[in-house]
Amino acid sequence: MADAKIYTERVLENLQKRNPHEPEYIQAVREVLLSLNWVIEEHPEYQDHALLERMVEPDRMIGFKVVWQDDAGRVQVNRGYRIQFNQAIGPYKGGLRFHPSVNPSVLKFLGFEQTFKNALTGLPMGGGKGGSDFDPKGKSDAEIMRFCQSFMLELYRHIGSETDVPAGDIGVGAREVGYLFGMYKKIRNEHVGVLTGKGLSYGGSLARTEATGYGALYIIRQILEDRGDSLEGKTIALSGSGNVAIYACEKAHDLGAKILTMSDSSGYVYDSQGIDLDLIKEIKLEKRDRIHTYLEKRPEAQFFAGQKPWQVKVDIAIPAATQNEEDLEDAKQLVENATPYYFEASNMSTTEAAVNYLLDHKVLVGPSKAINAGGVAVSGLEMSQNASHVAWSFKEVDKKLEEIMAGIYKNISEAAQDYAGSKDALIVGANIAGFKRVAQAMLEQGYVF
Ligand code: NDP
Ligand code: 2IT
Repeated sequence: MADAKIYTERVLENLQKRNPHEPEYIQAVREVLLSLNWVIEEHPEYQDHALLERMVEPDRMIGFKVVWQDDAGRVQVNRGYRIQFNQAIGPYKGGLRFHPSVNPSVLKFLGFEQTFKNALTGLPMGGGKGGSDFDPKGKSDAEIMRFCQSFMLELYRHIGSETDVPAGDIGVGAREVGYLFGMYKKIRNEHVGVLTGKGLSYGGSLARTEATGYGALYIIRQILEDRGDSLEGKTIALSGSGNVAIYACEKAHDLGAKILTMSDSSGYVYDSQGIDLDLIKEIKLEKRDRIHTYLEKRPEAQFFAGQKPWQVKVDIAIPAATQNEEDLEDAKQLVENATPYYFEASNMSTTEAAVNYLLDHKVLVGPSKAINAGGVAVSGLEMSQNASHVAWSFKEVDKKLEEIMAGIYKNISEAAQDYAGSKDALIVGANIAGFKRVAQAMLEQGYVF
């Protein structure tokens, strides 16, 4: 074990020296590497083949300028990126994020995480991530279209249905994917599955929109059932009100739980009767409005400006907005409220100090790599349908999603038991199960990536 520890610490230290200004990236790598000592010890060949050093370095980082014109005729300049992280088990695969906070550190953390998440799905997909510091808030539909077209005017040369297949993430939904896909097709004159999350009328998969939120609730149900518990009657604090949160709420209600909160970056809404999801959909999907307008139709609910929902006493907390949205103070609040379950639906929802605090206080933590893998899993199914020119029914895709989530839970809980001695060690289990698959593929293919 001592040797393994020295190796992982050396790799981490070196990475920190070479990337001193990339805190999110270092955080994501640290979390994975620190849980690998057991496997590194078991497989000395990993060290001989410099596997960790190779794994923490993205294959390729593409950066470009995106020039577009706003409605007032002014010329705007944004930065665009695509990080092709790891292609050991399949074409690069992962979303595009449009948010002012996007920078290389954020995208490298997301690409690194995506590599292991995709491995967990069991489908042949490598890891990648991209996006722009473009802020879609307050932009007209025409501005969004012009931006997406300009972004694709550069991105098209780096992607392909067997090379790199982007999808949505924060700020990129069906509308943006549509504009991106249209432009790709215009340039390349080919209709292939080069993006996922497409509209149903031009090659999208049924249930992709719902997949991340539904998948999260499927695996959460399993985790609870494996502990003799159930979702029936459980209260849930949920953050976010975007794609992931909306369909997590929908499936939670289907499965008999009650969502008490939802949020956006302006604050959170608390509804003791359970969140009215139709109203949230109207506000967020139709009007693209702010969440406080929920009170106009539900005056008995409360809005807490500038606050996060973790102060509410519930059985289950599910962050579904963005990275590091749960810090140490929030974790202390959850423990004080005796919340037994915490499941990450956003990528790397939790700061390192907060995760450690939750684990020290015996809160069951489900890591994002496993909890939110349903989105990319159905993206993988969309790629299969596109490649074979078929369209499966909602029921078929939903059933496959449930099976994939069940497979993920089986894998990560077994790895948790085998290596950490407890099936509750789900973070370790997810990191190890994902890592082993990528490691094996890299070893078998030689020193090329
Ligand atoms: P959306 O853009 O649809 O929604 C994002 C939500 O999170 C909005 O409510 C937004 O509020 C809020 N939010 C975003 N950034 C911040 C911030 N810095 N502080 C507070 N709130 C914020 O994104 P998704 O629902 O698609 O993504 C949510 C999370 O799930 C992300 O971590 C994403 O990486 C992850 N994910 C997404 C998948 C997918 O298929 N879409 C798959 C797997 C993971 P506001 O509108 O005010 O910004
Ligand atoms: O973080 C993620 O897994 C996503 N944003 C979905 C990626 C995808 O390719 O569907």
